[in-house]
Amino acid sequence: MVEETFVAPNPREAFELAREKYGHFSKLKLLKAIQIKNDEEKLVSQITVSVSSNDFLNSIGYDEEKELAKEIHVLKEQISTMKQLVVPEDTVEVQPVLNAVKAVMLQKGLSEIWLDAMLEEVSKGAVAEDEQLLLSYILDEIDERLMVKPEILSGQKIMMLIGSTGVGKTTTIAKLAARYALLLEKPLKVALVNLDTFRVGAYEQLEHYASQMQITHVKVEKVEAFPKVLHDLKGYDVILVDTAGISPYDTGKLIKTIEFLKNTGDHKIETSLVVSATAKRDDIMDIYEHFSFLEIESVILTKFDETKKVGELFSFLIEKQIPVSYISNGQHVPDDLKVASKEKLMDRFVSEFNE
Ligand SMILES: Nc1nc2c(ncn2[C@@H]2O[C@H](COP(=O)(O)OP(=O)(O)O)[C@@H](O)[C@H]2O)c(=O)[nH]1
Ligand SMILES: [Mg+2]
Repeated sequence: MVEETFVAPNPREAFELAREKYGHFSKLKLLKAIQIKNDEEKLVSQITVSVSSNDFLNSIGYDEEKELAKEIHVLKEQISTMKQLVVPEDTVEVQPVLNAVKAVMLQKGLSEIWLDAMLEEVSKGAVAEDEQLLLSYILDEIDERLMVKPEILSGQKIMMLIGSTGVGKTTTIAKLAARYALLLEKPLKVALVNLDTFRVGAYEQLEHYASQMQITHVKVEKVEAFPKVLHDLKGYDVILVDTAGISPYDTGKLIKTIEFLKNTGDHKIETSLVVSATAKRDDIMDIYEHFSFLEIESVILTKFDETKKVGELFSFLIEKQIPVSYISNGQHVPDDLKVASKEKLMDRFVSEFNE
C-alpha cells in the first residue's frame, strides 16, 4: 500500500482530487484529514489516503509490461556489448599455437600457401590447442603427402637421368650401375649409354667407372643411332642413360635430349629428374617446369649430405606430387646411394628440429 496526501480548500475538494486521480472512491482508504496552513498562511484541508501499489504505479503512468520490455532490451544490449568484448575461446587459445607452429615451419622452408591451407583445416580441432601436437600433426601430413617410388627390377629397365649440369647425374649413374650389377643379391646385367657428347671428358668420366666394374658403356652421338643401340642392348636387364647437363636456358641441349627421347623405337624409357637438395625452391620449380613435358617419373635427390634444410625441397615434392626414387648422400661410388623411403626423408626433416 502507498500513502498519499491531497490538499484543497476543504476536505470534500481534497477528497475529490484523490478520486479524480484514482478513478473511484472504492480504491481509496481515508487515513487522516487535518487542517494545515499553506505557504500563504491560509488554512487548508489535507487528507491522507492509502491506495494499492498497483493503482499508485498506474496513476503515475508506470506500465509494467512496457517497463519489462524496456529492461529486457537494455539487458540484451548489455549482453551483446559483452559478447563483443569477450574474444571467442578458440581464438584466445589456438591462434598463438597456430602462429608459433606456422613460424617454425616457414623457417624450415615449407610453402606458406600449403601451410595456411592445412592450418585452416585443423584450426577448429583439439590438435590446434597444443604446439607439440600440432607439430606432429603437420609432420604426419608431410609424411603422408611425400611420395616415394619403389625400386622395381623385373623386366628390362631403361632409365634416363636428366637435370642441370653438376647435380650429380654421372656419379649417380655410376652408383646405380654398381648397385644393380654388383650389390644386389641377384646381380643384374647392366649397360651404360652416354648421350653426353657436348662436354669434353664426359664420356671418360663414366668410362672410368664402367671399366672398373667391367660394364658395357656405349657412346651415342647421333639421334638416329639411338634406337639401334637400345635394340642391340636388348639382352641387358638395366640400361642407364646419362645425358648432358641441361640448363633451362640452354634450348639447344634440351632439344637434342628431347629428340633422343622421341627416337627410342619401341623402347620405353623411364625418365628421372636429378635434383640437388641444395637447390632453392624457385630454381627447382624452374628446372621442373622446363623438363616436365618429358614425363618425369621420379626425382633422384642428390647432395642430401650437403644441406640440412629440406623444407623447400619437400614443398616442391608435395606440390608436384612427384615421387622420389633414390637419395644420393655423398660423393662415394657406390656407397652413397639409398633407395628412397619416407623414413629417410622424414628423418632428415625431423632432425632439423632437434638442433
Ligand atoms: N656431396 C655430394 N656431392 C655429390 C653428390 N653427387 C654428386 N656429387 C658431386 O657433384 C659433382 C658433379 O657430379 P656429376 O656426376 O659430374 O654431375 P653431372 O654434371 O650432373 O653429371 C661431382 O664432384 C660429384 O662428386 C652427392 O650426393 N653429394
Ligand atoms: Mg655428367
